[in-house]
Amino acid sequence: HDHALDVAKPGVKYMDVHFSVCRLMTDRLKELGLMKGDTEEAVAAGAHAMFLPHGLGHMMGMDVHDMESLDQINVGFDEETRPRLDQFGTNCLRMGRRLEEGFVVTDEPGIYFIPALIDDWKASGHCAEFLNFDKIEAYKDFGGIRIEDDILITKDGCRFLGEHRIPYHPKDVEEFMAQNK
Ligand SMILES: [Mn+2]
Repeated sequence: HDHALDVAKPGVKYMDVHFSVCRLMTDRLKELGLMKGDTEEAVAAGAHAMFLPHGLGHMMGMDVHDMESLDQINVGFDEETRPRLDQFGTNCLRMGRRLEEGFVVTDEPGIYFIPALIDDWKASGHCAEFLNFDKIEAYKDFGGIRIEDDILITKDGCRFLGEHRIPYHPKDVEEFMAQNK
């Protein structure tokens, strides 16, 4: 979330914000021992999609979310930024075009541990060079987390929409839990 707010600004493709977040996530998952190998190569291969099988966000407004059946370039993409529909994860990216001042987009990275997907990729060896399946196994009962923020693209950056952010840094979550027993 913090990284997306740092990177999103007019002129930047939201697809690039998405992949920048994917690389950061891959780095952190490597620190936890769940992923391995070269970060750029892992993201190019789509290995991160084991955990984040969807896009970073989508435009906000009426009729902007599920545009797959109406041709995706009508809202979240244009001729310059057609999504790669052949790669798992990237086929669920709903917004990739260059950001413009006044755009309102969601910022909703997630991390999930999906038992069926873990079993499937483990059995087929898909992206095995980037995934530590033995460690991932231990997270099978974890479920997943996704928080959706909404951001406004401003003249030279972006800002979070709303007065209060949901706590998501560990310290803030623990503080919140302690105050709301
Ligand atoms: Mn959403």
